[in-house]
Amino acid sequence: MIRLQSGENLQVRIQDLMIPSERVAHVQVNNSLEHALLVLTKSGYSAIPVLDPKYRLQGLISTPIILDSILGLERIEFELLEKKRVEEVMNKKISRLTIDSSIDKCIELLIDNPFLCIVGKEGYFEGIVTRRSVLLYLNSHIKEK
Ligand code: 4BW
Repeated sequence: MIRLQSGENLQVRIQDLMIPSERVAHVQVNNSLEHALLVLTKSGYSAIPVLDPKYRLQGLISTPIILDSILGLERIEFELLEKKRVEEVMNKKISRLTIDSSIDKCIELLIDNPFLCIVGKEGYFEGIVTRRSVLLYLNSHIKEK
């Protein structure tokens, strides 16, 4: 629930703001870094979720993480792209929410994260909430008031 300065409340749930998993670009833990870089480049996103074969959330992978992991002392070691797996380099320390999390918590975490992963029972990946989806919602409702 969001309280406006006027004292009114806005009712919104995580599921109203969520991009469902079917529409979220992702990679699997055992994919090569080459595959991950392809998905990131083709999708146009700078970071995407990493899932295991059972579709449970395991981490995030980004273009900067991949490039950093193939950086040698004197050159970029491009040959490592097909050798290294996503799970070796992904960021495992990520914020996550459930469908029942509060919107206040969601907004607070979006200050430092461009998107948040939503997980269900046993960590099954449900989708993401992005800064854009929250700002779109707030923008339309604040203008209506
Ligand atoms: O390909 C794109 N399509 C659209 N419609 N918008 C895009 C695209 N790429 C970037 N954008 C825009 C969005 O407004 O640039 C912002 C920053 O992108 P990012 O972080 O750095 O790649 C986007 O802001 P956002 O929609 O609030 O999304 C925040 C972050 O959430 C993105 C990306 O890491 C992730 N993301 C969003 N939609 C996704 C996704 N990851 C996977 N699949 C999706 N469908």
